[in-house]
Amino acid sequence: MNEWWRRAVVYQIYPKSFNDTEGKGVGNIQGIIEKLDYLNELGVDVIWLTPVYASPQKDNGYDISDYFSIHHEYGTMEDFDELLEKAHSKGIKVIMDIVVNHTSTEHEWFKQSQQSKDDKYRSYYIWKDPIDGAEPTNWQSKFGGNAWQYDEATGQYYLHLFDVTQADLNWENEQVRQDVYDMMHFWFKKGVDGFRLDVINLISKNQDFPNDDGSVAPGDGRKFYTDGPRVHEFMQEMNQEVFSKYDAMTVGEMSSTSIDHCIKYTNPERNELSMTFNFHHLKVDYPNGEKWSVAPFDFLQLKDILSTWQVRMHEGGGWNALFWCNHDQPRVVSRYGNDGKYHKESAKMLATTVHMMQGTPYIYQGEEFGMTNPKFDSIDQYRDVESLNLYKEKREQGMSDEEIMPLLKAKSRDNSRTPVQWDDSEHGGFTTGTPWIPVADNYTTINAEAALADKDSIFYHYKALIKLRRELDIVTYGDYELVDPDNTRLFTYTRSYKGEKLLVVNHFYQGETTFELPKELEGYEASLLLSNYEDTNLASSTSVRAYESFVYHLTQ
Ligand code: TEU
Repeated sequence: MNEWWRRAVVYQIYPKSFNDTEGKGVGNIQGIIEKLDYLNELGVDVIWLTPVYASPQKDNGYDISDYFSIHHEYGTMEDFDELLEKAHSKGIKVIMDIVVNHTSTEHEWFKQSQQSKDDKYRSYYIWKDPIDGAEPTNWQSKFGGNAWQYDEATGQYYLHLFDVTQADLNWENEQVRQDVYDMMHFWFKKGVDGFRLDVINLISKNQDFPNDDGSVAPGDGRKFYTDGPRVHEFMQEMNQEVFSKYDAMTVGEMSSTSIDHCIKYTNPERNELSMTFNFHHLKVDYPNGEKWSVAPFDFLQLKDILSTWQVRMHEGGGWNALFWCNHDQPRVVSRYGNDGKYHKESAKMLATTVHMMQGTPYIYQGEEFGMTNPKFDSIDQYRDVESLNLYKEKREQGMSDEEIMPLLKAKSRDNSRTPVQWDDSEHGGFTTGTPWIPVADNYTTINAEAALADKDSIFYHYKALIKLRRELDIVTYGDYELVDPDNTRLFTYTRSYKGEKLLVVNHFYQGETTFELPKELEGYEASLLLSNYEDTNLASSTSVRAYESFVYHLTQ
């Protein structure tokens, strides 16, 4: 259990929206370098860069056209090397985002593959004959429409689980795997410290390519490629060929996965990955599984999901990535917190809730000072391919703007992709040009500069949480137990390690409620480690205020 990444805190950077030093309206690598001292002040150990490779940017870099070069808007390979060196000199590690379920259709492999059915690269992708003159299966793309695209010239379809310009690689082909491993070595040899592996649990498809019977949703298809037949074999091969040769951290992004699979992916005895992201706790506001909806979140379900993953991953020797936010999710303070009157209290409470759990926490740019959803009113303000497809689809189905906009406002991936609000100058100090996507209006009050100037800010709360993790073994190693599972307002849990305990109480609502200290926690010496109110106290019966959150260290 000594791997460095178990004690680390990771900061996610979405370069396009992070910081622009050139006035182009798009973030760049020099912009990241400029903010390394800021990240050091926060105290994070690792930065994760979402894809910075050459890309036509149909999906903001998750459509890679060349794994060996840097996207021109972000800078050059020299800039990247400089970032790596400067980050390392400040004690910050760097992990890259690797997208190998698919490539851009602009990638040389795909262009070759499209030439003819006999081309050497044909079998790099998943090409199939039409069935009865139509798509080979009824599987739906995650960005809308059928997941197969017809190619007139060669009379076959290729599979794209995401955008039509993101063609799925054929992992059955050994040469594909070898090329991917070689590419990973290239980046490790440069000195990167690990990878975040995009939708890595989708790489092994059921080779029968069956139609989906629609039992979950029409044309769902997920059961034929999620945690597929050979995925663990591929992960073990990748580990043996690549990861085992470096002191690397690897985090697999797992779409619609299960705990059993995540234990397999991350139990060190199996030699696959360090840890996994799963998204079940971010679907508790999807009534009947429908993301495109406006609904309150199910609090009891949220507690149950997070707690079940805590306990079962621990028992199975697995390791969780802990997070509320990323570039695909709405901002958590607008979603499970309160981005109005209790902005500060609720943002801190949410941070405490996940940072005191077992696993490796991730902070998504801007989360550390409480960035909110931008509440865009017009479709012109959106850029995300998924959101734009959804809009088009719903319009075609006859829905009005008035009906569609609330869905995007609540759930669009662009909610988290607006530029980082550095200060209260125009465009939040992100750029001197015109930002590629508008900055949220509240940049004049919610920004990094204001947070740094206020000792009571959300920023310093995150900083304190990071420090606690560093100082106390119990945060990394302690057993987790949910307290009072049926409580409809409080998310309370304990961590236990070598006779000590942490008591973590989080109030997810406005108004007041009472926290009753469980009998088994009486008789401990309690010292307050962290709170989001100045005068928190603990008694056998404690009145807890709006979004109040506190952490006590209990010793006997
Ligand atoms: O996301 C994969 C994924 O399954 C999602 O979170 C996705 O955004 C969601 O299903 C859409 O409803 C990863 C990346 O994080 C995302 O940005 C990419 O668009 C996607 O893979 C394709 O590479």
